[in-house]
Amino acid sequence: MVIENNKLADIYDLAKQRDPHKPEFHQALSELLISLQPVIEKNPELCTRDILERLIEPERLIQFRVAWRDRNCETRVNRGYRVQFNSAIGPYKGGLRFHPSVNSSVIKFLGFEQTFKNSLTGLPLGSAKGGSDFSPRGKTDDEIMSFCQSFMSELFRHIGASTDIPAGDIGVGNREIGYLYGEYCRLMNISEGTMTGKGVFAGGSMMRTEATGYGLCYFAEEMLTRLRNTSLKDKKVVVSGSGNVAIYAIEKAQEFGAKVLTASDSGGYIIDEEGIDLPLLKQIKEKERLRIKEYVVRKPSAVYYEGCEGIWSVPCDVVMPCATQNEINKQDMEILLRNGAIALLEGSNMSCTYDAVKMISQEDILYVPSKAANAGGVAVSGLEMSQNAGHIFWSRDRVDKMLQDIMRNIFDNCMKASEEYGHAGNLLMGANIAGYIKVAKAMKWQGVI
Ligand code: NDP
Ligand code: 2IT
Repeated sequence: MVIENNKLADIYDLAKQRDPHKPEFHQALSELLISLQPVIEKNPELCTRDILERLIEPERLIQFRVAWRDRNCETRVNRGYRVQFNSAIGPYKGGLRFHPSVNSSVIKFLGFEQTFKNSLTGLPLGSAKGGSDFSPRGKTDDEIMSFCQSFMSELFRHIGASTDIPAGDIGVGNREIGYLYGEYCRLMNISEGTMTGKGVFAGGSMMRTEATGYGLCYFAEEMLTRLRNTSLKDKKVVVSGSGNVAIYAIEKAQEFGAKVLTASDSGGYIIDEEGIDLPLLKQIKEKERLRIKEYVVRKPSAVYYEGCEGIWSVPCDVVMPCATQNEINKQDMEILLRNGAIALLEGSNMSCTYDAVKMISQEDILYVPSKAANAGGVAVSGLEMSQNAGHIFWSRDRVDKMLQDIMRNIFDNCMKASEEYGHAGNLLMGANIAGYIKVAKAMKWQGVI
C-alpha cells in the first residue's frame, strides 16, 4: 500500500508540508489517497489537484480558550476546537470529543474522515468535528456543567441548525449534550435542534443512543450473509471499549445470537466466557460510571486484565474495536489473522494503524473501515435533524427501519464502487471511493470556493 500516482503523492506531500505535526491526519489522508488510484485512472476529472487541494484544507478551524471553575473555585483552562471541514453536500455535521488526548491533529483527522462518512450515509450532511482536551473522568456533575457552559459560550456563535450541528463522541454523552444544548438555547434564545443526541424528551430522536453500535451490527449481518453465507449467530465476538458505541454493539450482536466475550476501558479489559452480562455492564458504566474492573467484582467468573494490549489475542470470529483510534496495530492484526477472525468492523474512528491495514488482504478477513461501519450514528443524527426541522417525532420502529436501510445502502454502495473500480469485494477501497466521489462531484459543480 503505497501512493504510486505522482499527483496523489504530491497532495500527500503538500499536506505534510502544511501540517508537519499532524500524524493522525497524515494517516487518514494516505489511506484515502491510496484508494483513489483507480479513480484517477477512470475519472481524472474527479481527482484534479484543484479538488484535492481544497478537500484537504478545512473550510474553517476555530480554536478557543475554555476557562471554568473547579470544585475548589480554582480556575482551570482547557483548549476548545471546532473544525468545519467541508460543506459541499450539506451543513457541517460531526461530534465533540472531550478527552485529554484531543489536539488539532486528532480533530483534523476526525473532521476529514467525517467528510466521507457523512457522504456515505446518503443524507445531505457536510462534515465537522470538535472537542477539548478536558477530561470528564473524575469530575463532579457541577464541574462538567461549568465546563460545558464555558465551552458553549464561545462555540454558540459558530453553529446553527442549518450551519453546523454538533453531537457527541468520546467523553460527550447525553449528560454533556444536555448541558451544552441548554447553554446554547439560553444564549441564542432559540430552540431549533442545533445539536443531535438530545434527550428524547427534549427534541432528540429515538434510537440515537443505540444507533452507532446497532448500525455496526446491521452492517456486519448484511456483509456476513451476502459475502460469507453466514451470520452473527453463534459467532464469538471481541469488542473493545465500554462506552456508547461498545455497549450498543454488544446489545445488538447478542440479539443476533452472537456471544460477546470482552469489554474494556483505558485501564484494562475483561473476558467473560459466558458472554457479557449486558445489564451488569450498563449498571456499572452508564449508571454508576465506574471502571470496567468493577465487573469482575460483581461477576467473579469473569477475568480482568490490567492494560488493553492483550484484548486482541482473545480468539474470536468477529472483531469490533469500539474504543479509540489506532487501537489495533500490526502485531495485534497478525494475532487476529492467525486466530482465524473472519471479519473486522471499525466501531471506533480509524481503529487500525496504517501498518495493520496494510497487512490485510481480502482473502484473509472482511475489513470494514470506520467511515462505513460506524456511520449509523451520524445517520440517525441526520434523522434527528429532519425531525427537528419538520417539528415531528418518529417512532422507534420507523427510525430503526431507516437505520437498517441506510446501513444496507452503505454496504451496497461500497460493494458497487469496489466492483466498478476493479477491486471487487474490497470494502476499504469501496468505502473510500464511494464516499469521495459524491463530495468531489459536489465540489466540482460548485466551482472554486
Ligand atoms: P465513550 O466515551 O462513550 O466511550 C469510549 C470508550 O473507549 C470508553 O470505554 C473509554 O475508556 C475507551 N477509551 C477511550 N480512549 C481510550 C484509549 N486511549 N485507550 C483505551 N480505551 C479508550 O465514546 P464512544 O463510545 O462514543 O466512542 C468510541 C469510539 O467510537 C470513538 O472512536 C468515537 O469517535 C467513535 N464513534 C462514536 C460515535 C457516537 O455516536 N458516539 C459515532 C461514530 C464513531 P475510559 O472510560 O477509560 O476512557
Ligand atoms: O464520529 C461520529 O460519526 C460521531 N461521533 C457522531 C457524529 C454525529 O454528528 O452524530
